[in-house]
Amino acid sequence: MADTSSQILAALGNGGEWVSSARMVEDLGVSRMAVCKQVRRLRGLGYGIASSPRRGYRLARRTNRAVPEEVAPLLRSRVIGRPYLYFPEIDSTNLYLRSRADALPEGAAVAADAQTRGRGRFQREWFSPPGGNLYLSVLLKPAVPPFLAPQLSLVAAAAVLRALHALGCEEAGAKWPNDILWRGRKLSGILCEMDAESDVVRAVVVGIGMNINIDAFPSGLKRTAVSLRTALGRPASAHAVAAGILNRLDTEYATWRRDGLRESVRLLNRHSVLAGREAAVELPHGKIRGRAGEITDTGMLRVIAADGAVRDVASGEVRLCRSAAAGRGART
Ligand code: BT5
Repeated sequence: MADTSSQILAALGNGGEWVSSARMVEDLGVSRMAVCKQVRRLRGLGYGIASSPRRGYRLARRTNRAVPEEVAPLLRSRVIGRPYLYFPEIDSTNLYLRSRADALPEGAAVAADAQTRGRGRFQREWFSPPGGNLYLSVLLKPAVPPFLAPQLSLVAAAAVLRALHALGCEEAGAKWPNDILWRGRKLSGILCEMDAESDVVRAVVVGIGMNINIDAFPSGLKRTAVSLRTALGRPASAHAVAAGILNRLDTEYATWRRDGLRESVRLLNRHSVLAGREAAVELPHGKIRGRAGEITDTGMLRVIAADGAVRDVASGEVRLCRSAAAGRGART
C-alpha cells in the first residue's frame, strides 16, 4: 500500500504542478479508484493534496509525520528500522512490539503519530498527543545475559543525542539514565523493556518519545517539558528525526555489540547534565544524596557522597538538588 502511495507522491513531484488522474492511472498502471483511495490515505497521513475535477491533483504540503513514505528514503541503516511500520494512532508502540516480538525480526521499528496508552517507566504516563511528535519503538534481540539489557537504554540515549545534535539541537544533553533534556527541560524520554529467559535476553524493546511540534503541554508538564520546535526555533519533521535516530541507533547498537558501552558512554558523559552537580538518587530501596560523577563504562552513575564515599548506581531516579540546579536552569 505504501508502495502505491509512494509512487503517487513521486508522480506529484515537489508540488506546485497539477497532475491529471488519467496520467497517474496510465503511468502507475493502477485504477482511478486506487488513485483516489491512496490520495485519501495520504491526506490522512498529513499530506495536503488539492484536487480538481478538471486538473487532477496537486501536492500542496508534505507531511511532518514519521510516515514510511518519508522515512524510507532517508534510511541508511542495515538492521534497525527494517521493517519500519507506522500507525496514525496506536495504544503504545512498545506494547505493539512486545506482543509481536517472536514474529518480527531484530531491528523492526514501529512509529505512531499518537498513543492512547503511552507509558514511561514504572507505568507512568507519557503524554502522546497527535500532530507531529514522535513515538518510536525498536525491537532488539541481542543474545546477552539479562543484566546487560539496561545498557541499551544508554545506547539509545546516545543515538538520540547524536541525531538531535545533527539536526542542529546542539544543546541537547543526557540525564542518566533515560532522559534527553534541553535547557533543563525534558525533550525526550526512553523506555527500555525486556523479555528474558533466566540466563539470556529474548527481546528488548527500546521506546523513544520525543516532543517535536506540540507545545500545548498539560499543566503538570508545562514547566518541565519542551518541544524540539521550541529548542530549534522552527518546526521540525518527525520523519527526519525518526530516520536520524534509526540510522544512528544502527551504528550505536552494532558498536555496543562489538565493543560494549564505552563509545556511547563517552558521548553521554560529554553531554551529561548531571556531571558535577548535587543530586538525590531514588534507589529501589532508599535514597542517596551526593555529587553526580561520570557514567561508568558499564553504564552506572557514580555518586560521591559528602563524606567522600563513592557509590556506583545501576538504576534509579535522579533529581537535581535545588541549590545546584537553580543556577543552571534545571527543572527536572
Ligand atoms: C520516560 O519515562 O521518560 C520514558 C518515556 C518513553 C515514551 C516512549 S513513546 C514510544 C514508546 N511507547 C511507549 O508507550 N513508551 C515509549 P519516565 O522517566 O518514567 O518519565 C515519565 C515522566 O515524564 C512522567 O511521569 C511525566 O512527568 C513526564 N512526561 C510525560 N510525558 C512527557 C512528555 N511528552 N514530555 C516530557 N515529559 C513527559
